[in-house]
Amino acid sequence: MATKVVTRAVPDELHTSAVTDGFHIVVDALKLNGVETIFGVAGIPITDLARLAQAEGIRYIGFRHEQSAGNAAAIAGYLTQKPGICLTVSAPGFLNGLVALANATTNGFPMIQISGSSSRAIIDLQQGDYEELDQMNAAKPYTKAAFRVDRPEDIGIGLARAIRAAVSGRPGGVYLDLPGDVLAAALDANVAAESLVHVVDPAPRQIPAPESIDRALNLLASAQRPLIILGKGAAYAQADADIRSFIETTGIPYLPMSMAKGLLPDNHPQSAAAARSFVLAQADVVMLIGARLNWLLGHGKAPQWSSTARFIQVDISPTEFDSNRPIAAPIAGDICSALSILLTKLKPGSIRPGSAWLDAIAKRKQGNVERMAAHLNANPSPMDFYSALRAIRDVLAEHSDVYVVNEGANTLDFGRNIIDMRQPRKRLDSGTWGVMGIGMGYAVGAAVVSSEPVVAIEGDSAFGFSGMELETICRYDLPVVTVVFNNNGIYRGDDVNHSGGTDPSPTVLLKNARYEKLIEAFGGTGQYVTDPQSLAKAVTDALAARKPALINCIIDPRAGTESGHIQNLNPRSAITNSKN
Ligand SMILES: Cc1ncc(C[n+]2csc(CCOP(=O)(O)OP(=O)(O)O)c2C)c(N)n1
Ligand SMILES: [Mg+2]
Repeated sequence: MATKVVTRAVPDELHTSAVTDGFHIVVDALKLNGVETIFGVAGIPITDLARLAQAEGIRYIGFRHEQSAGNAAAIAGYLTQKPGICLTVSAPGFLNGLVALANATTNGFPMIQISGSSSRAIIDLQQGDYEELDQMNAAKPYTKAAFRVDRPEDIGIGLARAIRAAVSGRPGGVYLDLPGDVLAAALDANVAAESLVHVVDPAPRQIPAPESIDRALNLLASAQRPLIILGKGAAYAQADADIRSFIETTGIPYLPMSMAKGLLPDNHPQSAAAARSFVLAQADVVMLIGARLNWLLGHGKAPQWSSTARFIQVDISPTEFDSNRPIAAPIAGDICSALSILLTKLKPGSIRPGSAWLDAIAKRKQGNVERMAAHLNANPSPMDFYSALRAIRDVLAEHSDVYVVNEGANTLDFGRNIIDMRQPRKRLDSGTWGVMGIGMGYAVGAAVVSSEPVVAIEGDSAFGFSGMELETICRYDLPVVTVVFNNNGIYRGDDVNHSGGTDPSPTVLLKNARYEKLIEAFGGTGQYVTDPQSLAKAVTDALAARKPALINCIIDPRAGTESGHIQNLNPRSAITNSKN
């Protein structure tokens, strides 16, 4: 691919030979590596880079805050297996994006944050440049890798290193620093063209050792009460057919982690999701596929788990093994390769979960489903989380192609349990960190890369972290339906100020906030709903219109619980005062 020849910003004496500049080299390098979209916020020194990328056919999506641009890039990476690109300005813009980059690393999403930066000479002597910050070193602790390009002829190799670091092995967030003077610098066009690097096979397969597969299959064959846990690494791998085939051939019950929901449809008979705590406590052999034994799985320890359970773990990153519990059968490799070899070596009938185990799970499921149905079928006024989510669940049952973005505390925890997913990688949520603020960024990222509609189910507090991106959604006319679960607060809306003063409690938000009017300001459709029928109709209409919409869904301020389903993680003071 020929590097574009430009004559601007080039001293007269160089006009005799063909020259280009850093801006053009960056865009050429991105295009050469198949980058189709950049998510960012423009400003010094990257405004012309964004303009040029757009002029050259890369789609540029401009945000109102870098964190949302970063979240959009991260989720684009998760959905496409290609690094999502986020473009930020120096110092504060860079730092705003860094939270999303760190979140991408924590979740294993491939993303590259490209940031302009100020003059190295001035930064290094701390002489007070415009937006001065040593960005590369600031990024290092939060990223999988951080690089800086100091010469225009290194842009190609710099981007190549960033791409490889982002997508190979366990994917993650990578930082690429581009100082303003490198962007502006001139370079002979032939030298520039030769400096470009097309990354070949950026995420090479990592084929597991045959003996690790045998060890795992033997352990599974010895199990009475086997269990498979699917993590978002399994969803990312896009090994959907092989994962399903392995589960169905072995007959082993499985649990999907939140973002692995839909890898097999949630109504699959082997899903043990409705008997989660029972299977965790009782399983004797557990096979983790792309799932980590972190806090979301109680670190694999008692009392949630049996202390005698033995573990098989399929993971691309060997340092994940033995992180919390000993792994009896580690399978180090990429999930596609591992599943395909597991299937090849699986002998028919060799693995058979005990029928007592399957019966016990079925019984637990039935009891829990009946208890849940009683809550779901109630129709309290105002609505609670059950009745509102039931209404949305029923609409989404007819739209399995819709992406569901979900954040909040109660809104997240109830949403995960109540909204069934039928297709892989359609549920996008707060993830490993339980972070607030991913909502509108993930919604934009998913809508842009897929052109499919998105329903973002947002706690009212969670929504506030990225709510201004409604303007972005309207500006690009994206089919995003935001449903704000408005209970006037973080967890609940009825807490009191214990000082007796007039300020609201730390967890309380404005009462009767009219969130639907925010989107009307940008030309979108706003709805205010107080009952399940109106909510279902509003979601149905908004999906049919494929236009930006926001539904302000009024929830009883007393309906939620502190911290949703993870109340136990709140620190309790070690000081107990028996008099109180
Ligand atoms: C970046 C970040 N800041 C703060 C928190 C703490 N936090 C957890 S949930 C939550 C909001 C919960 O309220 P809401 O979104 O309204 O959900 P609800 O429980 O009311 O449904 C907050 C602020 C967080 N998880 N992430
Ligand atoms: Mg709330």
